[in-house]
Amino acid sequence: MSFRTTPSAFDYVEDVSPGSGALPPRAWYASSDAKTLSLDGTWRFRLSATADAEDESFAEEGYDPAGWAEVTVPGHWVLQGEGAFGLPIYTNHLYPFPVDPPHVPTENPTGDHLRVFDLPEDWPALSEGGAVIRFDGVESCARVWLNGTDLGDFKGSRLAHEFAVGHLLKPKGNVLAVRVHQWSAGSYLEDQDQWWLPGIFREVTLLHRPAGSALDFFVHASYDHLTGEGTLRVDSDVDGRVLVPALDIDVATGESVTALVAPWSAESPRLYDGELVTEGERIPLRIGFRTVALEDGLIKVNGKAILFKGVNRHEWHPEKGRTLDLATMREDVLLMKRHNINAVRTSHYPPHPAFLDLCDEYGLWVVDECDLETHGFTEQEWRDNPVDDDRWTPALLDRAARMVERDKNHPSIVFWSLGNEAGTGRGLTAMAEWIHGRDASRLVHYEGDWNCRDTDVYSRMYADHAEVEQIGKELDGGTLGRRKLPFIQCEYGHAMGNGPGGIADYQELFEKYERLQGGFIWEWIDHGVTHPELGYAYGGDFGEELHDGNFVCDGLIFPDRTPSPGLVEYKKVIEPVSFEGSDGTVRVTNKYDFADLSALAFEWSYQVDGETVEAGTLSVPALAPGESADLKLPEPPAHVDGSETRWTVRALLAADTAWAPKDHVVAWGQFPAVAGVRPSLVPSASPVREERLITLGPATFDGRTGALRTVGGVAVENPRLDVWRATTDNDDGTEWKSGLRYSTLWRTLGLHRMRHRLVGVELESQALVVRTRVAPAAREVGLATEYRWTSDGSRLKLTVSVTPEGQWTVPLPRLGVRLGLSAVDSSVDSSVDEVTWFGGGPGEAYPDTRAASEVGRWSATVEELQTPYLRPQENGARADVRWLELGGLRIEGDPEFSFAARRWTTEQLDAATHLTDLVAGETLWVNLDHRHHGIGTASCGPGVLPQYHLLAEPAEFSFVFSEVSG
Ligand code: IPT
Repeated sequence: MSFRTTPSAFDYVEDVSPGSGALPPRAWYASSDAKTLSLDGTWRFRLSATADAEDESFAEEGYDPAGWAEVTVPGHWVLQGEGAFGLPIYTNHLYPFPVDPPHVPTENPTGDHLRVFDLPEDWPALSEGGAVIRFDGVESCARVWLNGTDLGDFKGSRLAHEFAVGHLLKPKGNVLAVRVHQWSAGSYLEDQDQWWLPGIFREVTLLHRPAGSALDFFVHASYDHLTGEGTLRVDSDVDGRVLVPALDIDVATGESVTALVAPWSAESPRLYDGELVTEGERIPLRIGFRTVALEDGLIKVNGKAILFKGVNRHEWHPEKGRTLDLATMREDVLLMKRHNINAVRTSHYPPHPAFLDLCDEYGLWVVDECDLETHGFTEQEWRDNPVDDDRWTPALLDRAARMVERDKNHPSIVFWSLGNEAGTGRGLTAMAEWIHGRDASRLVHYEGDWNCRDTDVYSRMYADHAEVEQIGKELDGGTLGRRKLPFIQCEYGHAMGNGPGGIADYQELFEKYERLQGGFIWEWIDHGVTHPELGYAYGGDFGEELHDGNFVCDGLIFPDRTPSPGLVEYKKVIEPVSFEGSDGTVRVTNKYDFADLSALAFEWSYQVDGETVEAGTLSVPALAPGESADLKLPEPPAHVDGSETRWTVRALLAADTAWAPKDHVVAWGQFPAVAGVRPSLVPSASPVREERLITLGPATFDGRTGALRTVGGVAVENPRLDVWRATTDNDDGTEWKSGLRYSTLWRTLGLHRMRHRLVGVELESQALVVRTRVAPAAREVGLATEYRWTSDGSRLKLTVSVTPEGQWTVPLPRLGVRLGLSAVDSSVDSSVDEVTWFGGGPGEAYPDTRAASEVGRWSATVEELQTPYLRPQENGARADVRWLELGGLRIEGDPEFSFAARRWTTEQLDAATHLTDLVAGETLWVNLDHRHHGIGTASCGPGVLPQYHLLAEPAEFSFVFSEVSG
């Protein structure tokens, strides 16, 4: 490894070593009695363009930081100072600097941070014990001085580092100086798909260490599911006693004790409060007894195979970046629990330790991942990858140890993950060996190891359904080692923009094959950055030289943490109770791994034309996991001819829990009782040609083109065939297997600029027939489209027949009609903004994202119908609609249809790059779709499954329009 020819005081920046001077890693805990002093708050701050622009004199006592700015710690400096301190950079896997390890650019933003502090009055005498300063997270490399003494330097941004400072402290006027470099050798190991955000972004704390205080300790708490006993042993560097009052435990450290206990699981996260008491301090413990094992080729906890219904979580806040407060972390956990999520992969670094406390407390299985990713080396076929270069191994082992030691006392952690997307190499093997040796009570995960040399699970990302099924059937081959292992998808269902599609189909596979133990949706939250002009910024919005656009916005929740339709869908797909109905009975199945159904209450209701007419409670036995019961539903009310009826059954929380109140809906199911009748219209009116118009029943048409003009008093911009949708991020993605990108195929063919040639307008005795050919310029293919209008005098029916002509080789984005309701001024009459429908709702649904769509009566304003994907794209369609009322019109469909309504056109939606580009116009644009192409997840991974393709085939569909009375 070559360094600068002249040794300099800044060599540590490009040194592959993890640093020097820090204390060995240890458990992260909050003592009950040892004093701490938070050093968070306002620090003085000076930004330099290079690592060596300024000397070290700022660290000396008495230095006057006159002229320095201020920053808030914890925080990222690029998110403060309104641009004066530089700007965020987003790249997915590309290093935003030359791949020239371990060197980093000379332009290396360097933030000098200064903080002067006094010890509080009640701080113990300086002769009593020592003290450490702990940094919980600094990106990417820091050097630290206290009172002019150089303490050392460190890398490993999302890991804790401590320095012994007791001998340097003074009662007053302590000067803590921290120099932080944005780029360092460590940056090569931190190429995660996220914003590059330098700064002291987690807390800085001074911890008193009384004489006789515990240094490090390891809580071993296992559970024997055969005897119901838990065994506890706390190994401690400093001898002491371990107390667990609820279990009458009072035992020396290092000694094992066994007691009858309730086990910990993500479903029932039983924690026992305990205490570790050493001569110098008392430390609260929260003990969860559980045993994680690889047994019979399965991941088992407490003797049972578990199914991960997980999500990948980056730490994100739209204003604060990766600086998260406790309330935000709790919000994440509560949202996950309320959406039936039972597992988190801490992609791709150990999270703030408080998040793990919350996982212990509320119950989530955790895959704790090391702060390691070298993805950018893929650009050079992984040459010089640090994980396969012994010189970097100490840094890798340091990272592994800092993760395991910091987090080892969390019962929620079941897997240690070596990192993400780092190729393969000896360094990873060394990490896995070290981890296995240090903690045999958990399993090791790493996705890049397809031969499973170092890992205890076969893990993949974005494998398509067919391959997952092969793996489930154990027909995937692989090394001997791999064949014995269970399978998880550590990433699947890329939640970028509209989608992910096809997750219900994955879940079916996970539930069908024992070897498949579930997966983790990519990812939890959109990393949009609050921006004054753009609403939320994404890659490129800060003028980055290299960036990956909105690929950073691929979460199940929006940056403000409102759930996106993807999360609502996921909640439904992974619900822990299922309902299947037939013939007056409902089969209820418990899909939990551990819990019976006693925590849930059940309700039935009966809907007539989408409105609940009767409801009651359903008594369901406390079924054990995996058990089903067939329960009789009550006698339904007498059927009214022509009405459509269905049952809805729900499982609700029977009582308040830590994560949701009583009556929170956990699962639901619906099944039809009596099918409805399709709208019928017996044509009786005849079209009449007047001067420039044609009239038919309540409608008028353009006399020359046959275009609809009015229905009763409602002015209508002609409904005509529409096949285009503002392409979604998934349409814009490249399918992994086929290499196809549908939006390119569609645009190349010209589906976004179809022309409508009028072939003929014919007045039949009881119909107005308009024939057209809809086709793109430059192409031979087209859609012969006939609009047949009929009326019974008061209502108007449109039947659209479409016949593809020429050789269609691609599916259509959508097939339906688009119409405009013109000149409705919502500022004058806000009722035009109200939409009511009978069909799927309340949220959007597409062919492969419609599990959570519930048939009923719904209403919403036009604004509420929009899903605010950060990069605007097709959204907001409601599926399975029987009828719809909006803008004074009632529209009934035959067959059921899907609709979307917006105050901008599809073209405007398609052209917009940020939500702020969308400006409401006067026309309400309405799409009535016969069908949509599926959504898929090709923004990263497989595309739309064949059964959800919208093929260009002959189709016929109709709508009945009438004016809404009153
Ligand atoms: C995968 C990454 O692990 C993850 O960090 C994220 O970038 C995701 O893709 C896409 O958003 S890597 C990819 C090669 C599958």
